[in-house]
Amino acid sequence: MRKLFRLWSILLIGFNCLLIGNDGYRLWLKYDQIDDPAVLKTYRKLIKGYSFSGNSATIAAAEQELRTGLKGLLSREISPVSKLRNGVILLGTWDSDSRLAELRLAEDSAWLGDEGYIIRSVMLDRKRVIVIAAEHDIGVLYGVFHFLRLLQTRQNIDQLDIAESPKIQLRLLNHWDNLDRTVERGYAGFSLWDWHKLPDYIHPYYIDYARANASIGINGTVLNNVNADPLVITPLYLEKVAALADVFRPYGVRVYLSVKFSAPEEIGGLPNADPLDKQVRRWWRDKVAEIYRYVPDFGGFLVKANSEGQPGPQGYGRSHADGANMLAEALAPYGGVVMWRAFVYDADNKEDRSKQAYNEFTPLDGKFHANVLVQVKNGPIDFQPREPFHPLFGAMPETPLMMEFQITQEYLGFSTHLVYLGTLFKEVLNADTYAKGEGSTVAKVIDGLLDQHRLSGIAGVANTGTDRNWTGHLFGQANWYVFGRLAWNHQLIAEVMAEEWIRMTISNNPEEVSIIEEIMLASRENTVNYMTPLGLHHIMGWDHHYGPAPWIKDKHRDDWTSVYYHRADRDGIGFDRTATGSNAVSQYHPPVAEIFASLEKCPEKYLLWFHHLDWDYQMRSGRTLWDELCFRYYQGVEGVREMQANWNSLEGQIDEEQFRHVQSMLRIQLKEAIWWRNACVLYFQTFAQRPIPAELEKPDRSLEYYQNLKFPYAPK
Ligand code: BDP
Repeated sequence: MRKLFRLWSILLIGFNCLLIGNDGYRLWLKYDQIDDPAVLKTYRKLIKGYSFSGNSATIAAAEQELRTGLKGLLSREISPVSKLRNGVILLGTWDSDSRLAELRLAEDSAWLGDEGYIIRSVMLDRKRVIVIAAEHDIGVLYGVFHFLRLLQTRQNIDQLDIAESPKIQLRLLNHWDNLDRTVERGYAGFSLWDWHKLPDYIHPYYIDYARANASIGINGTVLNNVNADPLVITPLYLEKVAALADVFRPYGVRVYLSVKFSAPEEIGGLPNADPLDKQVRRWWRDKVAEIYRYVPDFGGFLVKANSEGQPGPQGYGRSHADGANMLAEALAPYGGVVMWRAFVYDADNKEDRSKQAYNEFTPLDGKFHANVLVQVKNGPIDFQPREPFHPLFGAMPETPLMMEFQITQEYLGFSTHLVYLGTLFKEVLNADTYAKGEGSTVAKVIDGLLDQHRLSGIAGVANTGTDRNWTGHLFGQANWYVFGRLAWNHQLIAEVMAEEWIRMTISNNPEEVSIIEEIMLASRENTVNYMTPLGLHHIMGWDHHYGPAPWIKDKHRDDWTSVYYHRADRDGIGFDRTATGSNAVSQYHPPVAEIFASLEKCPEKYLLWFHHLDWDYQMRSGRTLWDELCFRYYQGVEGVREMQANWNSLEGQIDEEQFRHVQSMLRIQLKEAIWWRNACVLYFQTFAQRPIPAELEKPDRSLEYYQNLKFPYAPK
């Protein structure tokens, strides 16, 4: 009997785990039963039923979500009711229900726009109800996710008075996914899009992907790599693209595609792709018309042109504006947009790489059509662990500039390092460009407020893949999450977003939350320290970008080597970007330019980005530059040790599966942090010719050892 019972309970537990496993698949939408009896009781008292009006697929999705969420969290079935009574949640668009229409009269809801919503506790017919209302169905869905988040994070829902609308219009993921399902710079398995089985087989995770995005307000997705395969816009693939668009549509996620500029030649059989050629223009017009037959609400094109070997208008003596405008003209009748990337630099151009995009694009300000956005990476080089903000922000007032962040951690430890990017995103968004005096933050440039643009956008290069937990590292999910939340409202605070995510994903226990939050908030600075402290940049492994390789030199392109960027020699280290050097500082507005140029004022975190300094240069700490560099590298490793100790203190308290997963990842992170530190310190020491400060542990391997490491199959 006993044996039978044991077998039975093992089976039951196994079954339970399958149902509500903590393998990460459910992301931040876990909806596990609230474990605090008092909170559970209060919520149950306040939520007794719901009433939806409207009958679109979006409303159906909202109802499904609310039902699933409440069933899980409250551990009881909450049913639709027809009559108002205390504790009913009333949901719909203002026009869909006369009771809501009445409420609207009392509202100034116009500013909520297409996607906004309100969540409010009100008395209706002398009944206490919660209203979730919006102008459009998608607002209702967003409202439902917000409401569930309140419960997931255990907020007081007694007197709700919430009104939300996004600050940025286009909030997109950019997938660098190839048609063969590999993902460029993807570290979480293969591409989510199973092109081979599409359009007939719809994988269930497409829906969960859309749900996840909708829950954080992401409203668009570029399905394919910026290094685009032109086949994606042929009928064979458009049919598949249409199937994905159909799945995503109810969740408010529009589909966009990256296109290759030479497509008219490669798949259209034309002799060239000159944007001023009539035949080429007609080809794009026809192509766009065809795309809209498959996907009537298609969002538009993302284009990487004349960059890293990609073809572009300059190949025909035309400008980026000529290229973008040609596509914009074809898309305009359907309301589509062009997102033209400013990530351009040329191996033959001897100008400092960090200056090239600005030089190329500022003369084109005002020359782009109204439905073109120029998409600019957060910094002037390339998604490094830390960069100053891109000088194009604030330098093209006539053009809507879109932000491009990288969520996938190409330069921040792939998917094995825990690096919370909320703090990185905020550092950039809060940076002041001074374009129109103090307060002209990057956030205000991209949300369109500073220069009164109708169009605004932000993109994040996705970190998703077929790994069961979507992002490889559990904490990679937090970066997807915080990207979406900040895209909706860039004023949100990185700390608060970390806490929200922890509460929804790992634990609501205040002590556990604070330990995990501490880990997250320290993580990015630690990574900067063990990889590229004091403004160093671009010293990673050749091509795959895995691990440290500050010794990379003598390649076919200087601007892909490491020595180009750190410029270490017997006298010192750093890239002089002041007037005595490349003068990249001049691309910033005053007073930013002067601050970066001045040794006294330049924040030390950007020091070697802008200055070349003697090894004995006196740092603010009183140490020499060499000693400080060593200390930072060592501090980075110590930081990871602290993260590890903090995490280990959670053993037995949080979910075992989550605990073990992150514990293993932190082991890898520590090993690699030490590798970075040792390799960099030993290498720079060959120039500095000074000892590593005595109190620091000595590297246990030689520089040669690190230089000889090879990783032929590192992901890239
Ligand atoms: C670089 C990546 C490369 C991308 C490129 C881009 O290494 O794979 O294609 O950015 O953004 O950082 O176009």
